[in-house]
Amino acid sequence: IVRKVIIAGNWKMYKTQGEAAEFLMEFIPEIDNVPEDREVVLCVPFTDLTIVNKSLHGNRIRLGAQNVHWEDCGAYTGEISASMLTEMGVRYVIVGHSERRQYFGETDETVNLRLKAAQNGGLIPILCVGETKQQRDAGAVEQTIFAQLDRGLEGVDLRRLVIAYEPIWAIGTGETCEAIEANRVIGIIRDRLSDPQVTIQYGGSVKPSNIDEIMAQPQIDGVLVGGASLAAGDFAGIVNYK
Ligand code: G2H
Repeated sequence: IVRKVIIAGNWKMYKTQGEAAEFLMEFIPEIDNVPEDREVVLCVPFTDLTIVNKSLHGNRIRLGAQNVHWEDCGAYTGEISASMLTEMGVRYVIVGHSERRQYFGETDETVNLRLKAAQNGGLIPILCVGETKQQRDAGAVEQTIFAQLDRGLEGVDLRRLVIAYEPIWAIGTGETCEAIEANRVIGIIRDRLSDPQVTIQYGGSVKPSNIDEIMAQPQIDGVLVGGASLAAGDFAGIVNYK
């Protein structure tokens, strides 16, 4: 089985259009030699979609968003629908990131609705799952992740899905989950799915200095990168891993 390798940046709520343009000017010349079978994705704020879409570098970069609503239109102030995103050139969308679960009341039920709407609208969702430090210390890693997967994926097409395993204690903390441990948990996630072909990424303090070890793990098919995707040099170092 050859699974697709996807290296995605998650800019979170960073970069104005001007800053995005600066990033692209520096980043694009650095990715000419990235192997063809590696997909490079930038999940950017809605306000940066246009400028990034103009600079996809002959489609070498795929465009991604960070959230999508489950209805196609309606009275949902502040939300964005799948058709609005696809019209902007968006291919991927992050769903259920831990920051959305933690700060914006996202639940497995709303995650499920968003995943299905994304797929129905022609987007490939990147579903984020992962445990807190407390859950890990209590020995509840599997239980936590299985609940997120089982509820989140009800009725979802696994052939048009990416999963990102992001242990919450390793996000933006500089504390990386050991590559071997990430590989172990991702193996457990894979066993839980009925389709072994799903691309499963690792996310949480990925940087140029740990990418080679992470990508050397047999279960890990890519990474979702936050902080280190904001600096063009760092993200270029990551997409050009050995
Ligand atoms: C996890 C990750 C990207 P960071 O949130 O989704 O962020 O690489 O900054 O830990």
